[in-house]
Formats: sequence, structure tokens, C-alpha cells
Amino acid sequence: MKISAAAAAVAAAQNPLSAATAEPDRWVKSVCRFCGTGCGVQLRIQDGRMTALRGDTEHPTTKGLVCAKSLFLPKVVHSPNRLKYPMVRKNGQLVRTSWEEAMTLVASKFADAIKSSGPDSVAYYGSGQAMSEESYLANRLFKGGIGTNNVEGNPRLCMASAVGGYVSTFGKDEPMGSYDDIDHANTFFLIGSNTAECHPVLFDRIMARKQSDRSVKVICVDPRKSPISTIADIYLQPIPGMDLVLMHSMAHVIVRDGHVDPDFVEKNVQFKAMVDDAAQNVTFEEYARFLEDFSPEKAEKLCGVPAAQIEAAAKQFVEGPTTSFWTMGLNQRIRGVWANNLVHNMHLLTGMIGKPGATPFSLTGQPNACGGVRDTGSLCHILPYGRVVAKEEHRAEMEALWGAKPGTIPAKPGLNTIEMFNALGRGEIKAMLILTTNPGQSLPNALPHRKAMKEAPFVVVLDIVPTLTTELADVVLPAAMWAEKSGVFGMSERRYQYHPKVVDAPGEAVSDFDVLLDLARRLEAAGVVPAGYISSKFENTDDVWDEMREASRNTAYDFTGATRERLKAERGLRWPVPTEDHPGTAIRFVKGADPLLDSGPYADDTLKPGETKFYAAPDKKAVVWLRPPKGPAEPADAEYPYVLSTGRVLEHWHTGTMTMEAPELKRAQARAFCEVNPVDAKTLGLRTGDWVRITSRRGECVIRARVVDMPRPGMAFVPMHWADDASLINKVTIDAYDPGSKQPEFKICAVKLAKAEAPEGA
Ligand SMILES: Nc1nc2c(c(=O)[nH]1)N[C@H]1C(S)=C(S)[C@@H](COP(=O)(O)OP(=O)(O)OC[C@H]3O[C@@H](n4cnc5c(=O)[nH]c(N)nc54)[C@H](O)[C@@H]3O)O[C@H]1N2
Ligand SMILES: Nc1nc2c(c(=O)[nH]1)N[C@H]1C(S)=C(S)[C@@H](COP(=O)(O)OP(=O)(O)OC[C@H]3O[C@@H](n4cnc5c(=O)[nH]c(N)nc54)[C@H](O)[C@@H]3O)O[C@H]1N2
Ligand code: SF4
Ligand SMILES: [Mo]
Repeated sequence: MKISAAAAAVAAAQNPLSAATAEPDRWVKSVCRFCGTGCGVQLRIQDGRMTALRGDTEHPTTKGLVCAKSLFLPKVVHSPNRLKYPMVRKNGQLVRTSWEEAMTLVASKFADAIKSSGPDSVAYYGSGQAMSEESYLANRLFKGGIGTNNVEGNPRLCMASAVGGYVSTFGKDEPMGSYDDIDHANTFFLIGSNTAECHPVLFDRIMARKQSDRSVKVICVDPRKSPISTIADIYLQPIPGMDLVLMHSMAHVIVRDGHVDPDFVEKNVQFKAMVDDAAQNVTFEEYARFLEDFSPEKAEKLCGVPAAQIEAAAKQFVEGPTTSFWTMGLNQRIRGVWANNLVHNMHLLTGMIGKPGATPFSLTGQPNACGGVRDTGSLCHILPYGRVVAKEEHRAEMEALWGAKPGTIPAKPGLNTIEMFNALGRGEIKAMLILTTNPGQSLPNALPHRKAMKEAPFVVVLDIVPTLTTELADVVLPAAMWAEKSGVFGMSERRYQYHPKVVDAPGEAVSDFDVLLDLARRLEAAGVVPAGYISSKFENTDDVWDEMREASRNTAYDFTGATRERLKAERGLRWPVPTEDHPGTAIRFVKGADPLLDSGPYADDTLKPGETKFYAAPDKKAVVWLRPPKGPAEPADAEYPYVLSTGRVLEHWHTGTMTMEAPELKRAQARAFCEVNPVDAKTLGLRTGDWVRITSRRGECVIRARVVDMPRPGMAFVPMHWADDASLINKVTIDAYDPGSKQPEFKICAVKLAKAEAPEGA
């Protein structure tokens, strides 16, 4: 649907919702739009409305299970608070306007900036919740059409360190295993992941595995006793930010006790250290000497975990097959990439990789951070399907496929997320497009970034409801969401799943995809994008999918066999899917008779069944890294004596814009809270329900205390879901980021805590 056509249709009908044709009740196969578990769901459609959601029992990985957030999606979709009309800011107020006026303004601001200040004066900030086709199209428009690499998105806040870990260890991004591994694992190593609340259906599957066999054990590493600590056989509670020491110490025990798999290491592993900013080969013996410094007794002093527990965890780790899962507790750290490397190290040393149940698996948070942003290369330094902007050959391949003028894609990466918002604040970015994300609430150190968005020359935001970002924008466009548009999500286990449009969007809302197409057409007309570059090629997400499959051909991601027709009929396909009769791949880098083992274009036909080859790594050998055990950017000190960590609860999704629209979810966790350990509460004179002021070097919040033995003494924990000023915890967090992955350290900053009066309006 073209925007102009949409506007015309609306002029006639005024409200497309009432215009929906009556139809018989039906249940339609789809995918949950929340977390990276990627649960299969069925949607009940009655009279043009979605009236219910249930788990899809035929779904291969989630088998009919769903969690509470998902069940209330129909209420989110049909919320009365949905944005229905475009709005532009006039005299400081957002006022309703037509699509034509809004898009004319958007296109002219972008075109003017590009003409007067060059392509790098504009930027795109997208999301792991946008459809794959949307991210791909935006990336194509900005990099190959406009000629800027200023393409970023919230996966920078979420997955960048996991990408850095996979790429630096294995040469290519994305997990090599799959959820199938859960059913074969004997040991689960869950580190920095509150799987129970954040990937509940996967957690259920882990529990089912544990219940099926008493020898299955769970190790949990988290400075906060999250709900998974209650099922852990071994629970380690490190000082926040100090688990690099812990993992080196586990590796120390593994080496000391002779649990290294010499054949696997000989064939598949090399050892490296960074010396003066350059990677240098070292020998296994040198690595073993490096580890000598990390005896459990020494490590205990640094990371706060008793030596006996480190020994126990290492001894259990080698009782494989072992599957590791981790999420933001490792990624959102200034040493996030290194933390990822150290998990991989343990798998490589023990050969716990590439066998059923043995895999290092980074759990993705959003439904489409993998398929949509990582795989399509929609970040400032990468290009689709494993290509990078720094390589001339990769740029040339994409320019050829896109029909872009040779040399359009700059060789230099664009600005990473934090630098992009810093540049916005300095006025260097003159026009920014933001969609399917709410950076006004979700960026760390939010105050200066909010100021930047407010004062920037031009910011346009697409959302489904009013948010802390739309309130800062110059133009707000109403977006169709999830079940109101058709496209693909790719979740953590490389499974691409199609979700169909089943209901109409409210009012004049249209999909982000259609807005991107319309913007492209207008920028072509303005002469800042070559004529026909996008407008002559695509009308809908189906067309774009075909080009995306082509872009993946002969790469390690090859999904040329995942046709639209297959995706519509099947319950997802895990890439590589190199041919149309290929069933998809459960384990990459391993060759074998089983069709679910890797037969992608790089797979090595000379291997014997079950043998591994890390074909994307230098010399085809994965890297065990010697990483210095560095701690956080801002540890607690005398002035700011506590560590603040932030995260999530089961019932809410990020900035709450969706889950707060379902009254049942809103009530279930109605208010922000700050968890404080009873030991600290005593010192601070705090009781549950008291107000506590949380102050950092950047800002402060006043939130009700929850005194509970969950965070370690010295640590406080606040979820990120509430938008009222007193609870907006990202005013307090730090935007220091990992020098490799550029992912910010949401998980750790230093704060003061003090009993306080109720904030105004509470
Ligand atoms: N209900 C719900 N589910 C979600 C989401 C949501 O908003 N709500 N969001 C989705 C998204 S995008 C994401 S990224 C994931 C996030 O999923 P998770 O990462 O599992 O969730 P978080 O609560 O952010 O953080 C997990 C844990 O990291 C721990 N942690 C903090 N510091 C450290 C440390 O130094 N070391 C270690 N080992 N652990 C530490 C915290 O104590 C916390 O328990 O959830 C996804 N699923
Ligand atoms: N303190 C703290 N902050 C964090 C984190 C943390 O752990 N602690 N975690 C970080 C992480 S991992 C993540 S992933 C980010 C998430 O941060 P955000 O992406 O900013 O959070 P969401 O609430 O998911 O924002 C999605 C927005 O898209 C809108 N939306 C939904 N569907 C559509 C659609 O189809 N089209 C459009 N245009 N809009 C739509 C929603 O209403 C919502 O406003 O937060 C980061 N921020
Ligand atoms: S576990 Fe994740 S994908 Fe599954 S229903 Fe819950 S939120 Fe949706
Ligand atoms: Mo995330």
C-alpha cells in the first residue's frame, strides 16, 4: 500500500477499521513479536479484529507454549492509545497533518541536509523489532542510495558484543547450535541471563530437560539471584563486572585437571593475544601459563566467588554435553566482547561444540535482532550476510546487487549509536529517522541524548503509541505493527519465520516499510538518490525478500532455498538453507550424513561425518583468546559506593509502550522498584516500600525500595520499563561502551543510595 493511496482511501472511508469486511472466524499461524525465543503462535481473527492468541502446538521449537506478554498482544494491537495520524511540530506543538504534508517535509529536510552538508549529515536509527525487509530496505537506501554508513539500531545496545564475540572467535556471527541442543545437554551454563523472565518458553524447555534426567545440572552465574538461581545446582554470585576473572579461573581448573580435548584443540583451535593493538599467535603452553595466575583462590579475591564454587562449576562444565546461554549480563559491558570470548574459550578447550547438546549460544533479546539487523548488516560497520563496509570487495558486491553507483558505500564505518546521538547533539547530524525503537527512554545516560533529540534540527519518529521519543520529535508518523503487516523475523537459532498481515492498522497508520519506500521515492525525485534505485524495484516485502535471498547466495548465510512460499507454509527455516528442498541447518560448522548438519556453501565435503571445521575463522581454526580480566568502566568508589544494575521483569517489555497497554500486565507490575540487599537496607535504614534516591554522576531517580536478598550486597537492581520522570532509570546509567563492540555498559555504574521523600506527583 502506497502512502498516497492510503491517504486517499482514508479520505473516503475515514476509518479503515470500521471498513474491515466481515469474515468467518479463523486462526492464523504467526510468530510472537516479543522476545528472541520466537514462539510460534496462532491468532484468532473475528470481524477484522484479533480477539485471541494461543501457542502453536505444531511449532517445532516452542511446541504450543507462550508466555503472558504474548497472550495480551491482541490488547496491544487494538489499544485505544494507538497513533492514528501523522503529526508535525508547529509552534512547539505536535499537530495533526496529512501524510502528504508530513512526507513532503521529511523528504525535504533529508534532501536539504544531504545537498548542503553531505550524506553523513543524515542518519537512520532502527530496531531488532523491525521486520527483516524493513531493516534491509533502510540499509539499502542509506548506504547504497544516499551514500552514508550512518545506519544503526538498538541491537547496538543489545547484541553487538555477542556479534563481536562470535566474529573474533569463529570468524562469522550467529550461534552455530540451535534450541535442539537443549534436549541433548547434560550441563547448562547460564551466565548473565535471566532466562526465566526474559526467555520464559526456552527456560521451560531447559526445565523439562532437567526434569527428564536427574544427571542434568544447571550452573548459574549472576550477581543477582534471579529466578533461575532457584533451579541452579551450582549458583555463583560474582561481583558485577568481575566474571572475566571467574571464567579464566574455570579455564584454569579445566586445564589443570586435564579436561582439555587435545585432538579437538589440535585440529580446530588456535590461541591469540592482543599485543600493542595487534593480534599475535601464542602457543597452548603460553595460554596455560597465562591461566596460572587465575587459581580459584586468587580469583576468589577478585571476583568474590568462593574458590570451592569455582572448582565445582568447572568440574560440572566438563560433564558435557554442555550448552551455555548468556544475554545482557555479559553483553552490556565495556568488556562484553571479551566476556563472550571467554565463554567460547571453555567450549573450544573441552571440544564442547558442534555435538548435539554442546554449544556456546548467545540468546538474542529481540524478535528480529538476528535476522533483521545482524544478518542484513544494518549497523554502521557491516553489510548484508557477513560482509563488512571496510572491504572493497564486499562493498562492490552489494553495490552491484543493489544497482548503486560504484563507490557509493563509504569505506569508513558510520557513527555507532552513542556517537550518532552525540553527533546529533553537536548538530552534525541534521536529519534523523527513528523507527520501532524508543531511544528517548532506552539510551543510557539519557539526559544529554534526550536533549540532543529535542534540539536537533530534524528528527522523525515512527511509532504505534506516544512515547518519550515521539515527544521530542519534529514529525511523528503512525506505524502499523506486527500483525498489521507481513514480513520475516529471524530469531536466535537462525530460524527465519514469516508473520502475515491479519488485521488492518488503525486510522491512517501504515507500515514502516511503506514509509521507507515512500521516502526513497521522494529522495529519488529530489535527486539525492539515483532515479529508480528503489522505486523501480519493489512494491512490497515479498519483492524485497527475493533480493535478500540473492544477497545471501554463496555466503555462509545462504538461504536462497527459503522462498516466500516455503516460509508462508512452513514453521520457519534455519539458515543455511541453500536449496529449495533443504530442511535448514541445526548445527553449523559440522559436516555429516544428517541433513540438519551444515551443508551450506562453505561446508567442507572432505570432512568425515560429525567432524567440525570452523570454515570462516583465519586458517579455519577458532580462536581461544587471552583477554586481560578487566572490570567495569565505573566501579563503586567512596563517593558512589553502590553498583547499579538494570534489566527486566517478566511482564513488561523494555520501555513499556506495548505491555503497559494491557491492563492485566500493567497491574501485575504496576510500579518501578529498586531491589536492595537486606544488608545494605540495614545500613541505609530502608524498608520495602520506602522511597530511595539513586544518584549517579549523571542523574537521579526516586523509586520505591524492595528489600530482598537478590542483588549481592553492594548492588542495587532497577528494571527499565517505567517512563515517569522519577523512575526513568536511564538518567542514571552510563554510556561508556565496549571499545570493540561499541555496546554500552547498562549493567554497571556507580551510585549513591539514600532514603528519600516521595517524588512529586507520586
Ligand atoms: N520480559 C521480558 N523479556 C525480554 C525483554 C523484556 O524487556 N522483557 N527484552 C528482551 C531483550 S531485547 C533482551 S536483550 C533480553 C535480556 O535478557 P537478560 O539479559 O536475561 O535480562 P536482563 O534483566 O537485562 O539481565 C540479565 C541478568 O544480568 C545480570 N547481570 C548484571 N550484571 C552482571 C555481571 O556483571 N555478570 C553477570 N554474569 N550477570 C550480570 C543481572 O543481574 C540480570 O539478572 O530479554 C528479552 N526478553
Ligand atoms: N537501563 C537499561 N536500558 C536498556 C537496557 C537495559 O538492560 N537497561 N537494554 C537495552 C536493550 S538490550 C534494548 S534491546 C533496548 C530496547 O529499547 P527500545 O527499542 O527503545 O525499547 P522498546 O520499548 O522495545 O521500543 C520499541 C518501540 O517501537 C514501538 N513499536 C512497536 N512495534 C512497532 C512497529 O511495527 N513500528 C514502529 N515504528 N514502532 C513500533 C513501540 O511502541 C516502542 O516505542 O533497550 C536498551 N536499554
Ligand atoms: S517467550 Fe518470548 S517469543 Fe515466546 S511467547 Fe514469550 S515473549 Fe513471545
Ligand atoms: Mo535487547
